[in-house]
Amino acid sequence: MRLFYAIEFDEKTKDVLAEKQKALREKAVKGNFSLRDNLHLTLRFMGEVPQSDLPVLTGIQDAVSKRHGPFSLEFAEIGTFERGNSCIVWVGIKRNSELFELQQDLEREIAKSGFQPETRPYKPHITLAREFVPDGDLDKIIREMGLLNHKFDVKSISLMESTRINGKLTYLCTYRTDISK
Ligand code: 2AM
Repeated sequence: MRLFYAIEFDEKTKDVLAEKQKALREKAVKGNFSLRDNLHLTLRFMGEVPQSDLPVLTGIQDAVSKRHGPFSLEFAEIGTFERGNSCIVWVGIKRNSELFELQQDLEREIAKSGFQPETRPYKPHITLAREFVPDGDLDKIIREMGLLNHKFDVKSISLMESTRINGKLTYLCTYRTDISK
């Protein structure tokens, strides 16, 4: 199973992101846009994991969830990662100590359970599009898209499975827990 821990979004938050995606689509020569239902914020990518590890992963999630309470997040800037002739377009998250502590706690528990630790720093982002080729100047397009003034509440975390259903990339929630401290 290809798994990752994530924060899922409410419908309003998906609407705000999908609206920006629409504006971006109009400025694209080409782009692979994330499906609305797949929009999420990754906390930790696990990669390919045998199904037999599921109880350990849900146990980690149970333990971590009990140590954190609900908090709010705010979108920050729109940014890009260059990938050769195209780029990834993402929305950032304003610095938030509660998110950071939750992510660090999860990382610690994962490493303690014998999984390969993540060595790269955590960069919270929501991918809007991959293989994006701008129709014009990329910096100008991103600038003109403006900011996303939106705040949303985080009340739970989810273990997600990345799979294909009838050829369509789909993220299925395998296990959801309230952050309930
Ligand atoms: P991305 O949007 O930056 O690609 C499901 O694929 C989620 O896991 C996505 O949020 C994706 O981040 C992330 N992901 C996929 N492969 C990854 C990797 N090798 N390292 C870290 N995160 C990854």
